Amino acid sequence: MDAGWLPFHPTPTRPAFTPPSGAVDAHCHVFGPGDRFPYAPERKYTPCDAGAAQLFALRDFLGFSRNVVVQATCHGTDNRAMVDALEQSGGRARGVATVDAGITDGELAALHAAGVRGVRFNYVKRLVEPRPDTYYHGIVERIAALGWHVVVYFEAADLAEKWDFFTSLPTIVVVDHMGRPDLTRSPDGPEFAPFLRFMERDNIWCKVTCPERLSKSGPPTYDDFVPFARTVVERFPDRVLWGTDWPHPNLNMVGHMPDDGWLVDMIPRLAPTPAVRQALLVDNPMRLYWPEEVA
Ligand code: 0GY
Repeated sequence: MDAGWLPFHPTPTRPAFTPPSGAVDAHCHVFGPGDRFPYAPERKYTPCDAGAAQLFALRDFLGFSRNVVVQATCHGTDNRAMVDALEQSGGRARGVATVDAGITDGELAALHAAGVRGVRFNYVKRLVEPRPDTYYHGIVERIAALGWHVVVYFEAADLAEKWDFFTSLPTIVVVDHMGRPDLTRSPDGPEFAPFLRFMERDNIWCKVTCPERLSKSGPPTYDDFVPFARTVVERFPDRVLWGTDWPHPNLNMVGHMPDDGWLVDMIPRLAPTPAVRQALLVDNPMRLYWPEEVA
């Protein structure tokens, strides 16, 4: 299990695109260091150590102001590395945790105090063992009371099966990576239509993220990703988020490690006007993660 995963790009290109002031990288992770924050025994991959100081250096280098640090499966329900990053951020990072149904009210309150504002339910079978909906319902009732939202990660083919559960959720629901569409199809075709229909619901948001995982046309421009992200951004400009996905966990030798500067330079192609970029990079993530700072 310890061999074969690519390390993050050591020297990304400085992007030509300058994000608007106050931009938020709304999907990234921190990992380890493993000797301080051990990886979960049940993990399906072992990432490279990638700590808060490296994340914040990248944030500054890319021209961003804040991060949303999302718990990934390799740390299971042990949120300590993520919480440590929030605490080191001086209020410039908020988090999405993975919790188990037995979490106490005191533990939830401590996560909230540290800056956690959502929980993530992961349905990607190569990453986790699926749990029944009833398991998640118990968690949702608890976190809804804190004003948190739910982040869901699933494969496009699984949306139909999860539809009733997802649409029953009383909170905002944020979908990772546009629900992993097949980019060899058309964004106007029948394959992507159910996802767009899902997005028609007022409480559903999504992240236009992860060209490096989804693209078949590949780097550096990931052309096949652009029309899908642009379709979503143009139709639902108030409910989209963008993030780097740094340090790009679980990419192995079959894939490639993206240059984070390339990813930033894609943003004007996904969000062609300054107004839409302001929504995608600043106003939407601020509303969701720092609502107390939004008038
Ligand atoms: C991502 C994508 C992946 C991994 C995880 O929680 C995770 O381990 O989300 C993936 O392998 O597609 O968002 O980082």
